Amino acid sequence: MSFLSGVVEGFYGRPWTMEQRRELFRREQKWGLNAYLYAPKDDHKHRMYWRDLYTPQEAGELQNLIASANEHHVEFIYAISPGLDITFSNPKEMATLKRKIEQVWGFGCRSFAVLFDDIEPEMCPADKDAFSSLASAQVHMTNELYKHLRKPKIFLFCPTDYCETFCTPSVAQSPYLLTVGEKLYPEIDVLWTGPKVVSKVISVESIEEVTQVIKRAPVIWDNIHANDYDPQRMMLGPFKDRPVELIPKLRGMLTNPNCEFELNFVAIHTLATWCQSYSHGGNNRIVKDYIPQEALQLALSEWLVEFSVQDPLGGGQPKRGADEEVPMQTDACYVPGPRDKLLFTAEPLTLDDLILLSDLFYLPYEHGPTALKMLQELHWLKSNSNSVGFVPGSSDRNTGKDTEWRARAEEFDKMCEAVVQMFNRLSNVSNRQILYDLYNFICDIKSGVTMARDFVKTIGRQTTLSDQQKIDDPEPWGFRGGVSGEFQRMLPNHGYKDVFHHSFRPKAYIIRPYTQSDQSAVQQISQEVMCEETHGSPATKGAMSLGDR
Ligand code: GDL
Repeated sequence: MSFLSGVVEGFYGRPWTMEQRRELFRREQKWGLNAYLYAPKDDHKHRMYWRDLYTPQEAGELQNLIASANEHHVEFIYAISPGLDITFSNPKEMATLKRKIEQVWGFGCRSFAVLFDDIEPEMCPADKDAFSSLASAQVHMTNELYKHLRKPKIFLFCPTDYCETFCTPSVAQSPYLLTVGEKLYPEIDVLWTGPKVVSKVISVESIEEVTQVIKRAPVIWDNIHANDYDPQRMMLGPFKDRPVELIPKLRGMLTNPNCEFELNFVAIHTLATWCQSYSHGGNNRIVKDYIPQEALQLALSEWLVEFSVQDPLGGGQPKRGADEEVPMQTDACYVPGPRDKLLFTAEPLTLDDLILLSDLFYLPYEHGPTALKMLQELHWLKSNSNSVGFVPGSSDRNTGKDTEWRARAEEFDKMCEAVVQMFNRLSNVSNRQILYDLYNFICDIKSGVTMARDFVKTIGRQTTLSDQQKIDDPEPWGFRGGVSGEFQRMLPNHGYKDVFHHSFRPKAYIIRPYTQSDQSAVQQISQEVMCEETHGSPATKGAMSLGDR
C-alpha cells in the first residue's frame, strides 16, 4: 500500500462504538480512503491496561470489526500504547506484549502500531542500566516486536517526540529522533504531527527536515480536527494548510478528528478530497488544485442529505420500514380545528445553516468568515458605543455615527437571529444521531450569541426593565464555564495566549502631557472600563465622572 490515507481514532474520551466504526469504514471506502488506526486513548486495553487480554466477548467484537474493515478495503491497524508503565529491560514485559499482539493477530489483524505519545520521558532505574536512552529502549522493543510478527507490511511507531516543539534543541539536532532514525528498522514507519501537536500549517520544508533525521517519510497523525482538548469546540472547517505537494513526500496522512463520531463528516470528506488532488496516472503525477472552501462546500452539501436520514445507527426513535405498520398513536390523526393551535411543523435544515454552523466551529486557529464578521462587528459596536448617546450630552448623538451604529447593530442582530434559527432547524432534524453529537455545541453557541445580542441591545439602550433584571441577576447560563470559566475570566484578556503575549513581554510607552484632542479617546477608555466592570450595563454616571476627571 503506497500511501496510507484515513483516520486514526486516537483521541482522549469515549471511544467510538463498533457500529460507528463500521459506518466509518463504509464512508472511507466510498470516499477512497484506505486506512484506520485503532488507538482510542481511553480503551483500557489499548493503553492503561495494555497487558490485559481481550475477553471472549470483546474478542468477538474486534474480530467482526476487523472483518468489516477488510470488506471495505480499509487497512485495520491495531495500535498498542505500553509506554505509561512498561519496563523495557524486563523480558517478561516483552513476552506480555507479544502475547497481547498475538491475540489481536488471531482476530485477523495484520497491521500494527506501537505508540509512545504522551508519556513521561523518565526511565526507571532498571531501564537506565540497560539502555543508553529512552529512544534506544523504545526502538529496541519495537524492532523486537516487528521481527516477532515476521515483519508486517504495515507497522507504525509513534515517538514520544512526535512534533517539532517536543524536540530539543531542534528537529535536526534531537538526540531522540536521531536515535530513531539510526536504529529503528527502516521498514517501520514513524508517526509525526507536524510543527506542533495541533499544527496550523504543515509545510513541505518541515517534512523534508524531519525526513532527513528519521531517515524515512513520516505518516502524519493530524490533529487539525481533534477537539478532545476543549469541550466547547468542534472542528467543522475543511482540511487545510497542508499543501497537496506534501503527498509524494509522505508515507501517509491520518486524521485524528472530533471525539463525537458524527461531527467528522467534513473532516474526513475534505481529507478525501485532498488525497484525491494528487494521484499517479501511469508515469505522470496528476496534481489538481485543492481549494479548501470548495472542498468544504462539497462536504457540506453531502452532509446536508445525512441530516434527513431517519436514525441511521438504530438509536433514538425506533426504525420503521416502509411496509411496517405505524403504531397507533392517540394524536396521529389529530387535525386542529379552525380556532385551535396549529400543529408544529419543522422547517427543513438548509445548506446555509450548515455553512453557518461550520463557520462558527471552524478550525483550531481560524474562525469561518461569518463567525469572524460577527466578532468584528461586535468589537466595532462595543468600541463605538459612545456613538449612541451613551455619554449624556455627547455631540455624537443622532449624528451620522449614531445612525451607522444603529444600522450595524441591527445587522448584528440579524446575524444572531440566523444562529438561533439554525439551532431551531437543527433541533428538528430526523437524524437524531447527528443532532445529539451536535447538541452541546449548538446550545453553547446559542447562549453565547444571545448574550452578545443582549449586550448590544444594552449599549443601544434597547433593553426593557425585565431584560435589565436578567442582566443584574443572571441565570447560571449568564456566567458559564464553572471554575475553569472563572479562571479564564481572571486571566489577562481571558486566555493563555494573551497571558504570555501581554503580561510578560516588555513594552515601550511614550509618556506625554494630556491635550484637549485626547478627550474623546480618554472618555471612550473610561466607558469601556466601566462597561466591563458592570458587565455591560450602562454605568453612565460613573463613566462620566471618571472620564471627566
Ligand atoms: C495528542 C495525542 C492525541 C490527542 C491530541 C489532541 C498525538 C500523537 N497524541 O498529543 O491522543 O488526541 O494530542 O489533544 O497526537
